Amino acid sequence: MIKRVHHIGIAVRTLDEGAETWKRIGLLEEGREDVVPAKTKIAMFPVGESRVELLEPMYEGTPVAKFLDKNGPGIHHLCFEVDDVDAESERLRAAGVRLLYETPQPGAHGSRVMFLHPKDTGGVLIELNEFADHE
Ligand code: CMX
Repeated sequence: MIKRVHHIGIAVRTLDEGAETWKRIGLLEEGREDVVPAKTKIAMFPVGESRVELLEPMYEGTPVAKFLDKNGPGIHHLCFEVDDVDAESERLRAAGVRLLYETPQPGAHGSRVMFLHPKDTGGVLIELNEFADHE
């Protein structure tokens, strides 16, 4: 089951530069984390039950670095929290949606994540995220 929009991922060249923008808009930074499996550094800005997630690539050639090269900073993905990422992945695979990983991968805060190919989801990169502690 898809439970809520957990966050909207925004690609930024650096977390410091992005944080300045979002603090000016009026959001408060919750914390930063290096997500090594995703090759990103992230900063979270809570908004109600959701968040804005800033994404800085750890190095060139990674998905977020390629996105920035092509588009510049901007909305990179939409993340839905799900109760069971394995079941949701299999449901979508059976429905013909391309999954970007064979099986769910480790994400931030001990979560498990799957990405759906934007060409099968109306041009929007979608992350499915199952949180261990359902934060
Ligand atoms: N949103 C929408 N479309 C996107 C996109 C995005 N974030 N990233 C790429 N695309 C589109 C491109 O515009 C391109 O479309 P056209 O063919 O019409 O030009 C197409 O997808 C292919 O793009 P590409 O630049 O050639 O990139 P790749 O195919 O090598 O990779 C993707 C694209 C989505 C498969 C890859 O970025 C991926 O595997 N992403 C999932 C993992 C990820 O993004 N991790 C970072 C975030 C992790 C975190 O939350 O910390």
